[in-house]
Amino acid sequence: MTQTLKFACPLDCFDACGLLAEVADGRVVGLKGDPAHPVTRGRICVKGKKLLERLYHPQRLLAPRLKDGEKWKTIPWETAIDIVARQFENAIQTYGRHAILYYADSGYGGLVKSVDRLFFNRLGGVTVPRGSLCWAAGMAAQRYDFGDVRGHAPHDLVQARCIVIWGRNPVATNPHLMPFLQKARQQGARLIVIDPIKTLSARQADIHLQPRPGTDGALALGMAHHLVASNRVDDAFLSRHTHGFNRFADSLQALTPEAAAAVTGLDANTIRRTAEQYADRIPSSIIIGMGLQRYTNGGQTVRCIDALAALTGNIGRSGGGVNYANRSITRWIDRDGGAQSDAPPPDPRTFPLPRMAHFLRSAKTPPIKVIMVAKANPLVQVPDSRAMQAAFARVPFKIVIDMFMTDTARAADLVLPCTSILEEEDLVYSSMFSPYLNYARQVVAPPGDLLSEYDLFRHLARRLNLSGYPDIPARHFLENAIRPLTREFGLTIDRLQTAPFKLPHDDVPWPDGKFATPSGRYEFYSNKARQDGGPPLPTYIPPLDASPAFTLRLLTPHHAHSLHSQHFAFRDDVPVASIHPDAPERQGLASGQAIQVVSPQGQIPARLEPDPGVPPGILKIDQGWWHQSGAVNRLTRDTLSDMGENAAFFETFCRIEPAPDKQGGHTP
Ligand SMILES: Nc1nc2c(c(=O)[nH]1)N[C@H]1C(S)=C(S)[C@@H](COP(=O)(O)OP(=O)(O)OC[C@H]3O[C@@H](n4cnc5c(=O)[nH]c(N)nc54)[C@H](O)[C@@H]3O)O[C@H]1N2
Ligand SMILES: Nc1nc2c(c(=O)[nH]1)N[C@H]1C(S)=C(S)[C@@H](COP(=O)(O)OP(=O)(O)OC[C@H]3O[C@@H](n4cnc5c(=O)[nH]c(N)nc54)[C@H](O)[C@@H]3O)O[C@H]1N2
Ligand SMILES: [Mo]
Repeated sequence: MTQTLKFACPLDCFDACGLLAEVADGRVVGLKGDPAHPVTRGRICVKGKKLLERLYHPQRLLAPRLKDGEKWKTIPWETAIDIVARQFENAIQTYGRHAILYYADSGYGGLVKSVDRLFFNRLGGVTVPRGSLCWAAGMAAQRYDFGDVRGHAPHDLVQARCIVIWGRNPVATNPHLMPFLQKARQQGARLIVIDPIKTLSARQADIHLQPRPGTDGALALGMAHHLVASNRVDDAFLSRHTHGFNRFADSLQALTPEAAAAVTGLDANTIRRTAEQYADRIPSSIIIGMGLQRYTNGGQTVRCIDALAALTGNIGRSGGGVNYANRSITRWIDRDGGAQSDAPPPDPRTFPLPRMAHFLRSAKTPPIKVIMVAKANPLVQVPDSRAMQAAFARVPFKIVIDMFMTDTARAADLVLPCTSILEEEDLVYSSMFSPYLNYARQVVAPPGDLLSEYDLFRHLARRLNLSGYPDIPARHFLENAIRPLTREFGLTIDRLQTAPFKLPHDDVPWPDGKFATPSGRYEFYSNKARQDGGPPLPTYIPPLDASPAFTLRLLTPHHAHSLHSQHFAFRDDVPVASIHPDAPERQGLASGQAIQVVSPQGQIPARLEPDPGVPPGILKIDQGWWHQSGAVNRLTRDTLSDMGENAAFFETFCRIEPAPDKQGGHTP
């Protein structure tokens, strides 16, 4: 008999889906989207489906492994826990807590595995990264402008009459946005997509603008210039709810649509027309992706775009907004399960994440002696992976918790396996788009004596006598985590089992025109930005330039069928490098030809794919392939964005060459 059980997708994605598992004879036999989930609506994407493949993958790690010379030996859990505890104790005794580096990223979004943070905080704070590989430039920008980052509820988008998707590729990265877009369009909304590449999302647009990469700030300011010049601004909103409009308007003088056209490569009339569509079809909604902030000017770009919404009064109004992420929902969840509030504040040492290799090489007081990595594959995902691999190798002891022997796990000394979302009860939500808290029940038992991460940290805490660490069952921890919701709304886990819970937030953020900024207004002019050393007004700052030896800008966006590196496991096909058919750099290289992509940081093999949707001057390779195939971050540089210490991945330049002959081979 087949049973259908509710669980949730733990992948780091906008959509945060509710899923159903079909179970027969104690084995999961199928996965589908939950038709009752208000955002998922019965649809499952390719990477969600692959949760099943990963669950029963023959190469899944099932027991702890310790490196023994060139080989791995399987060890019992007790031994593994003992090794970790001793490594921590020794490092702390000799060098202090900061000699331990804890690195966790977005591999798993469930609450039950967020105890890692609590564990290291209870240890007093170790060395942890700050900034982000992902979204930090845009977050910092919106905090200057609005004071916080808040998004409209997905269903509110349907009210928009014009929708601008700016640097996001939802067909690939946010597929459950698409039905809302389609509904809006059926009701007459115009869809504008702004992306240098003709993506699958751009193909659906009424208007597709392809600015030169990193020039969107100039485009937005050129549009703003036209809106001010043609008096398409919302005077009431400007005078009541904004700060610094006059200074902003003055700063736009030189950035005419013609000037913006020269910078972006677009036509001045197209810039004017786009601005008019946006301003005349109120309410208009802007949806910003992470793609356009992976630049040295990424934060400014987002500030320039936000300004368009403020100018036209498209804020605090249904169908409007500048949607980037949604932090207003997260305040309801206590990720520490109530355990942190009464503890002394931790004292971590931090370093900018994108510059991790540099930090590992240079940290002296104290140097890093032990690294623990969980929910992440930094040797593939952090920029400049060759430098990362070398710096990682020099650290005396590395521990990785993962389901698979990733490139990072392979470089470690001790690898600990972990459960799949299907093997543990958990609660999952995402702060990027969908405001729902989902329940994930334990669908099947973990194989063998596989220890959950929750229990691993509990054992470690006992072993290290961590005072105040919650020595309680996982279910109890989850109950504590939602206690604020229980108090306010009577939410219980039992209730969550029946339906996802919409985390309380305004479906239309900033409804009263009161903002979380120091002035309480939308800030065109931000003193805080000035105090942080940046321009107070949204400003266009050009991105980095190509050089004669490396003429192609390398864009490395997200693959439709994999979440980062998670679904490239054990593939040996080389990455696909897309280039314009007539690009001079193609130099007679044939379609499908084996090539080598070279940057100042390194080189990788690839297969050439001519694509008229990629403008000349750009090479596009999706990120995620592992090192055995050709990990694209061997090419990227560890440059930071202007705000938030985000990775400016897209400020990398490269060239292409025919692949070296077989004898010569690829240098590693
Ligand atoms: N299938 C899948 N879905 C995912 C993920 C995944 O790996 N795979 N990852 C998840 C995560 S963690 C994230 S952060 C999101 C990211 O999702 P998105 O926000 O969609 O991010 P990217 O893929 O980085 O870039 C999106 C688009 O930005 C464009 N772009 C690049 N440079 C510029 C520019 O200068 N201007 C403009 N206007 N556009 C530019 C790229 O061409 C690309 O099409 O997706 C989430 N969803
Ligand atoms: N060039 C380039 N690089 C990029 C990007 C880009 O656009 N271009 N995008 C960046 C972005 S937006 C992000 S968010 C980062 C993502 O960077 P990462 O989060 O490091 O990427 P993943 O490949 O998803 O690695 C997650 C790992 O967690 C493991 N995992 C899955 N479930 C569990 C679990 O329950 N417990 C534990 N311990 N492990 C688990 C998976 O097997 C996988 O190996 O990458 C960044 N890197
Ligand atoms: Mo991300």
